[in-house]
Amino acid sequence: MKRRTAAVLTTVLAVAAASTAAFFALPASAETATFAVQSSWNNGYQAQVTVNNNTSSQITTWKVELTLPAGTTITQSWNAAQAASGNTYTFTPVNWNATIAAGASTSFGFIVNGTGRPTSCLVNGQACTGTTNPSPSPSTSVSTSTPPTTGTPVQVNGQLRVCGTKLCNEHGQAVQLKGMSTHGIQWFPNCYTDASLDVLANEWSADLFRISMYVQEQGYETDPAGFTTRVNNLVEEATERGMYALIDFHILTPGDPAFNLERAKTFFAQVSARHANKKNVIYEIANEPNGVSWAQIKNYADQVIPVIRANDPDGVVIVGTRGWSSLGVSEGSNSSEIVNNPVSASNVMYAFHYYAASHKDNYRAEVERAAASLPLFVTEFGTVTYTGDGAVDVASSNAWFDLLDRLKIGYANWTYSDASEGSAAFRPGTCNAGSFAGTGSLTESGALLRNRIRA
Ligand code: IDC
Repeated sequence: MKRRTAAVLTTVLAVAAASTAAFFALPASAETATFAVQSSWNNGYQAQVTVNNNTSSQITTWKVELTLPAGTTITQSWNAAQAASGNTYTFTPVNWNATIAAGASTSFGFIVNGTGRPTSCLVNGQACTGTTNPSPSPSTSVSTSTPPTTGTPVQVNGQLRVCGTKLCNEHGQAVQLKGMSTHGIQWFPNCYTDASLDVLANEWSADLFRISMYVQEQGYETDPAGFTTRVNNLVEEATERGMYALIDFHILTPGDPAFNLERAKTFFAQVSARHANKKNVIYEIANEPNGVSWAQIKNYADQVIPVIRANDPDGVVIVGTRGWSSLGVSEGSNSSEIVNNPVSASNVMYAFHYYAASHKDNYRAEVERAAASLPLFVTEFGTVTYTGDGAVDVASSNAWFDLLDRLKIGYANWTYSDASEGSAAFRPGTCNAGSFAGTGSLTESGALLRNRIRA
């Protein structure tokens, strides 16, 4: 694990270096900081600063001071505490990234209003880059590489964003992500191991790994810190393998998300701060609201989304919908209530869930209708009935796959687990045995999904 993390970090630093502006000189054995523009638009840009500890001992705090030209301001930042005096912005650590081991680094990011790049950079009171090397000429260009066609899903697609009613990759092309959902992570820890995730990434070629963190039912509410750590660790595992990680705040009973509003704010503040600099994290803020109006769900979303955006301004957020994320259909409504009153944020998608043996033509018709106006993501579906059990409905499952493929709607299947129920991809006992590879441990549902996802 350590070795892989180091490799990932090296890659990140190499990428950062490619569009790095150098500022001043500094002896080689000290702290340095590099500035990189990550994306830009008409009158603004997003940037990242990486603080490197080049000394041979651990440091326990750091300070970066950036001066911007008049008329250019920093509007928000993440993974650092920000203070401003005139045009100079001072960044200091948040609690978890104060300490940097010898030779290690940490990063923070910010959004700038205006196009001016920093004219001065100090780290711990000294210039950000070293004098011993000639200063490279400052570069303010943004990478405009042509889209790669090979590599992991994240290498190929990068940072996602909602484009109209579709999900697009960082090159502006519509993408359909296909993957698997965990079962409740409180119940199936042995199903989410290095071995199982290697199989999901390398053998199944999954784009997406949904991490279902129940809030009730022995979940988050019983141990917030412990479950936050477990989710963070699984996000890191997905990241190491180049998969997108979908963080599912799995509310189910009670169905009113307001019941868990404060928990959601706490949880999403922490995970979005931790993963702000990653390109592969998607936030699903309410698995299946039920027994509540769309207005109540929207009210919850309008309070949780800003918490995420404060840390991770470009992360895609998916909002659950009325009637167990049925776009309202299972409670006698439909998607018009969302179209007429969308959440107060951009870069947002709406969740639709189905279980193929229970939800058929009338649900498919509503998805087709809704997809003309709303960005949709099937963050959970089953091939069986809505109980999670029973026989695979192959005909209905295939009708759903055809529809989702045609509309380029991404999906995650319930579940990548060995639960004793028809929706599980593996037969009971698989996870304890660690026998995830090949087809020998698959259920009928698992075999169907493995074929679909690999295709
Ligand atoms: C089911 C599990 C089952 C568990 C139950 C209650 O498969 O083992 O006992 O939850 O926690 C959903 C929910 C999802 C359900 C699934 C199948 O998002 O939590 O999982 N389902 O019933 N919505 C529709 C179906």
